[in-house]
Amino acid sequence: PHRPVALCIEGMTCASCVARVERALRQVPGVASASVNLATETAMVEALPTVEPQALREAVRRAGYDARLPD
Ligand code: 9UX
Repeated sequence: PHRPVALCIEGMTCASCVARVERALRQVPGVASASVNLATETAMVEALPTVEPQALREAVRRAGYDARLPD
């Protein structure tokens, strides 16, 4: 089953940023869904256990933003 992965996203300032980050996350193989909240600068991803959080971070970075695992 998919399991939730939370990420902190840095560098977003508008709704188009949100759409870019969501698209980047959804294109990672094994990701079922991704929802980004601009106000809280967080992403909630549902992904197969084979998806490494690092792969999600790198997808966000390629899209032009920074992502970290929550503290
Ligand atoms: Mo909005 Mo985000 O005009 O990089 S797309 S600021």
